[in-house]
Amino acid sequence: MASALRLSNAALRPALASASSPARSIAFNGLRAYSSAQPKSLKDTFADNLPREIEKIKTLRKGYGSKVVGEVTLDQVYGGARGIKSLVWEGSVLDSEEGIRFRGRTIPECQEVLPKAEGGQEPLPEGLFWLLLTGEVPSEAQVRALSAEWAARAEIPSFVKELIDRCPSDLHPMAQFSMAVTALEHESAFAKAYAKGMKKSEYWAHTFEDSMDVIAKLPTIAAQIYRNVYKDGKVAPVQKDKDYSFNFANQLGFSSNKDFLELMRLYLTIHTDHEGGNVSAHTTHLVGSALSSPMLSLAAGLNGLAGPLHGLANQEVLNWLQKMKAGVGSDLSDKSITDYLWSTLKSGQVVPGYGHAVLRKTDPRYMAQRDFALKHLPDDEMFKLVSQVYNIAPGVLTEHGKTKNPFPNVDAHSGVLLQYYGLTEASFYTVLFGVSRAIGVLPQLIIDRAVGAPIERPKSFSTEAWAKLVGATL
Ligand code: CMX
Repeated sequence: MASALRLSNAALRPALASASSPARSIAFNGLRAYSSAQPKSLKDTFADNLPREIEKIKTLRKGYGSKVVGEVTLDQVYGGARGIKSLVWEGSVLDSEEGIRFRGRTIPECQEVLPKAEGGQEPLPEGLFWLLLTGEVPSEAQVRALSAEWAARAEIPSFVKELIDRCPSDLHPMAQFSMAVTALEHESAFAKAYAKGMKKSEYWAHTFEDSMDVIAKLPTIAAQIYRNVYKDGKVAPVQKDKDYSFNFANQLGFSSNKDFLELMRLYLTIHTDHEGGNVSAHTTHLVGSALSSPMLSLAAGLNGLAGPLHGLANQEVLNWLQKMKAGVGSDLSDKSITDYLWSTLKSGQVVPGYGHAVLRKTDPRYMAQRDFALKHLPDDEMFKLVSQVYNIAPGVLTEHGKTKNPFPNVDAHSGVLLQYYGLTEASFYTVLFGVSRAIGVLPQLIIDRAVGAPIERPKSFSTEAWAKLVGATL
């Protein structure tokens, strides 16, 4: 940390200069603002702010480094580290009552201030990436330039496509996704520079380049998996003058519906980041702390996202709703839904899409999707069913008495929106979540490398050793 803290802007420049920025020179057709004057790039914005950010941490630690910030009980140790304050995560903070804020802004505020596609109403995820990394709301021109940069970097190496093509179609899409992201390691600028020998001050610029590359390539990878498993295996080429979500939807085969494009922009924005302690964010950060490349760090996080208690819940929710529909037939009365909820609970399963480790209210990400549904598909049968479950499940879960939060989370709603537009293959849903999550967790990895965050190594004890520590005789 100490050496990183001494960095100045001047020290950062060589790292910037050595890292290529392929999209800088490309023209972005049809867009106004920067044909004559290029807007300040994301990398330059981050580099210019970095000395100030490093100074803040230095001042905080110098003045308050020995301040006690919390107590830890034995229950927390055995209870999944719930509530233990031990991580630094700059992009977002999750309040148990209010929900997520990205750099201090709620989801509705982000919907308001972040740049949109022409004629669109939902924010572009490119803008949220910028906000998470720099703390600043980008201009429209800056976001258009980032769209162009990601489009320019979207092509995947042929061996990665071949790897995906060789997967059996019944290998879960998340396993294929994680494998392909791992294989991108082959392209890692960070790993190559580290092998040659580089200074700590150069870490972040290579991490930035890798993160930009990997985010840019994720839609092509995800679309290849989708088209191989469920369609004809053909993926449309990326259109260099279009935004990230348009290209992703187009590669999946869903670009003809403008509302689906808007859904994609909203979806990819709100699934990005949910502070640092959730499994996918924490894992990416932890693995990254060993200086594994952004590709390997992200792949580790994606493997965590693929668990049913985390991101896979979006797949589980749609399956659960469909099973409910098949089971109760045309009798979708409140009573039959209540009975179905109880049968799920009594069989020892969780109600997917409900509960949360931190939240104690309805997830604002659920509300953002509900608002979208009310606007675009108010009469859809499945949406009505989701709304009915929303009215009933909190009461049942409260009566059941186990979960600390009986309200829905983000995963309770997303599948129903996707199926409305024809993306019905629920086993693919977590891949969409993963594309978005990369946009949320990689900014912190860049920041970690820029501020010289150390390798993580919390202390563990055996049960016997804990007993000794608390004075218990077992
Ligand atoms: N249905 C039934 N039981 C539930 C429940 C639910 N939806 N949510 C929590 N519980 C149970 C827990 O399993 C736990 O039971 P045990 O004491 O028998 O182990 C008890 O209630 C207490 O759990 P908690 O402290 O309220 O919740 P946790 O922090 O342990 O777990 C979560 C949080 C999300 C894993 C849990 O609520 C859950 O399993 N929900 C369903 C799966 C889901 O929707 N996951 C997605 C979360 C969002 C995301 O990451 O994408």
